[in-house]
Amino acid sequence: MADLPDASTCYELLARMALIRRFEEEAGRQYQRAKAGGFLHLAIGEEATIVGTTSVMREEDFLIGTYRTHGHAIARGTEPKRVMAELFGRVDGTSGGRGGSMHIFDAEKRFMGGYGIVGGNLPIAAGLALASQYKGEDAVTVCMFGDGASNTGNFGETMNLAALWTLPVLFLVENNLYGMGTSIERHSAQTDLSKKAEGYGIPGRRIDGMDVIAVREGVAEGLRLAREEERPTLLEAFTYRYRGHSAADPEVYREREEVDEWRQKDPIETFAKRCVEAGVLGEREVKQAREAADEAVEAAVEFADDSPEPALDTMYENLYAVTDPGGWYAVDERSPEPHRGEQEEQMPAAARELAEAGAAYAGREEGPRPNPAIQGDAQEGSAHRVGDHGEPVNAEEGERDEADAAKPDDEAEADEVAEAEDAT
Ligand SMILES: Cc1ncc(C[n+]2csc(CCOP(=O)(O)OP(=O)(O)O)c2C)c(N)n1
Ligand SMILES: [Mg+2]
Repeated sequence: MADLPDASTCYELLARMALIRRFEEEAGRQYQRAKAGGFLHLAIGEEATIVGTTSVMREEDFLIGTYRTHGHAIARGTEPKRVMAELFGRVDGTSGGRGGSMHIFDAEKRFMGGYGIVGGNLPIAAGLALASQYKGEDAVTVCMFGDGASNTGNFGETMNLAALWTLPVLFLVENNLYGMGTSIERHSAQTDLSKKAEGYGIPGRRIDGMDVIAVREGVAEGLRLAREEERPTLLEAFTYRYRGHSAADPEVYREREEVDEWRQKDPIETFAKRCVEAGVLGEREVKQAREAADEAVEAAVEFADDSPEPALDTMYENLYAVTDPGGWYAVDERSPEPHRGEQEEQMPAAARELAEAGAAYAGREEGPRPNPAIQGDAQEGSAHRVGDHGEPVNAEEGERDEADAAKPDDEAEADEVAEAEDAT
């Protein structure tokens, strides 16, 4: 077992883990009270994996996670009150109350989210690492994701590019043995996840995700390899969530005994005990860490409660919407109504016409379907017409154009009959 660091580091690790635990418990309670809406995924039991990782990251490093990331943001330094306000959907939340539990984001702390799409953060991590490499910066991106996410196509694509481009990235799979209600034996052909990127040239290593010191060591080495040797690695941290997958999980897929067994390895209890037994921390300090967590979370709830909900007339801020019938509209801050915005103005006119024509004519049963490429002309009554296949034809002269010339004769003839009928 690795040695304990100095007393103040141990206290900080313990206090951070205790804070996340308390925060998550309270988030669960507030969800039951319907103060927090949407979905809620708690990371109770996974604190050592989270805190062990962030404790050896530098300020300039990036962290990106999944939808179970309240703790990750807090570990990175985001104030708990801002995370709680986000859960409550209030303006002082990390995403102005628009993201909710699954979309915590704090660019200032280089916590880059918060993603609801399983495995969706993997290619973004590669992008962040590529940006650092391109700019010649020292930052490493740490990408944390679940065992279930290791089955996605994104996993393979990202590993390939990370290895090919020697990106400064560290992948850390939080193996809590389940993807929703499916155990790892049932969802992954390779259950040793540390081996899953070997074929791409990314070495892996397994670590005890319930031991904050073991996580620190594994991550520190992974960061060093990424930063100094441009070598991405994959760490598999064994951890466990004591609560269900989300707030609404009947947990029929696992036995109570299994949960109890993992509770014996509680990352906070075991670390506190170890610190006390080693004489690095006293019982008084352990108590102090817990009380500080209680206070911070109580203040966070109060702050979130006092924070206003976003004003109704800001409802369409930061949104893009596809409206009916056809057309892409950006919604901006000038008024709550949807109207054409900057994005669309920048689109090449031809692409816009194609998109709008496609949407506006979809489902129209009668008449020939106009070729969007010449739609403008057809509407203005020009001689251009379109055939059954959307190909341009010249009805006045009855000429076959190039598209027709490529067709077998009988098909082209049938088209010509149709054109003649249309022309009347
Ligand atoms: C692309 C995609 N597929 C399916 C889902 C539904 N889904 C949400 S969480 C989850 C399980 C993911 O498990 P894992 O990666 O192990 O993360 P954990 O929840 O254990 O932290 C699934 C399948 C989703 N959100 N995104
Ligand atoms: Mg999992």
